[in-house]
Amino acid sequence: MKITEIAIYAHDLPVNNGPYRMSHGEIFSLDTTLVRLTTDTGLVGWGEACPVGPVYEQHHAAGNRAALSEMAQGLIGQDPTNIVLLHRRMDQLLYGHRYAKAAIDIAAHDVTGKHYGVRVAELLGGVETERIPSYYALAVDEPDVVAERAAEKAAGGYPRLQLKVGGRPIELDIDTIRKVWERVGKSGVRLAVDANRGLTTRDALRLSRECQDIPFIIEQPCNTLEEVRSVRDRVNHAIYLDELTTDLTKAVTAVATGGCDGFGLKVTRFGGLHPASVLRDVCDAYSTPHTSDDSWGGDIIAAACAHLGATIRPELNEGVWIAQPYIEGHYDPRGGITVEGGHIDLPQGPGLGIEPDEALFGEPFAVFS
Ligand code: 0XW
Ligand code: MG
Repeated sequence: MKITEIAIYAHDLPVNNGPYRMSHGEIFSLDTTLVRLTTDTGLVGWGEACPVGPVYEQHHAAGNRAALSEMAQGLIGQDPTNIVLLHRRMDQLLYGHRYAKAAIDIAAHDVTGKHYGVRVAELLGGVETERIPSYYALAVDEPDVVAERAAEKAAGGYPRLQLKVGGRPIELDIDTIRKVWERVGKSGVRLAVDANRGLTTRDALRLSRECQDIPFIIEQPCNTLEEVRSVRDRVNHAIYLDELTTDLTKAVTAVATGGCDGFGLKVTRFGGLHPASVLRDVCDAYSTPHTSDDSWGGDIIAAACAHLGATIRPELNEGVWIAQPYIEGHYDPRGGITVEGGHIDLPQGPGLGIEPDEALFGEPFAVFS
């Protein structure tokens, strides 16, 4: 099978009841990038990468499309089923820019699955569960508001909640954690506290020490690996990494050298499902828990995260986060990916198992053939 055409689309995803607030700012709408790979068999595959604004990671929407445009012509004629060779080809065409490569990688997995008549989760090693646990991210807000929402989400079946903190006085974050715990502590829901790089080491230490009695993991507390390392042995809570593991080598080093206790694993940051599945296997070897998610996006990225999430060793699976609860509508009006009762049902069809309605995306940003 050979790639005969690559079409790149830009699409807006407004945030429902926005803004969505993290330590570094507010988000009202996201600019996602979609890729459609057409092959000489007539089969097509879809990919997507959607940075959650320009300051969450070293990614931004216009950069995504520029990087894809840089590579696309050189990918015509490549076989999308040879995923390792496809990655090598992308690396010959452009250094870095893994999130753009991820959109191609996801589309290649989609079309390969359709070609062989199997689901992407089967290509990635096999389905552990058809009903994948999800988690809900509670945006930064007033402590009582967050606690109320946490109670609602725990009652709705989420096995895990992530509380966003940072970007405001640490007392407010500590108050939020304590109020959430009062409301959901007895429910059995697991908690993660994610600062998205927003805490000083001083505040990370204080947050952990003043909440010693509450079990949660702290995700990406500070802005550099050195700061995280400096607080790691002085806090009372396990530390997960997320944004700072900007590539596979950094992530593998962190796991293998005991630099973290787990990951907020983002599929596009590592370059797509193939490298993310390598990290899944390294985490498996070191019994390191992790999520399978991305920063934002519609049904395509949600399906990709769900397929990887379905393959994770259950006791290490911290859940699949998708943006669907925060956005209106679906690319696939019939088979869109949704969270029900805090879980996601794995799509049944071959490939990603979704059929995006192309009419939603309008004219392509660029087409290469
Ligand atoms: C909760 N997420 C997966 C979605 C947001 O965009 C950020 C992210 C995280 O864990 O940092
Ligand atoms: Mg995170």
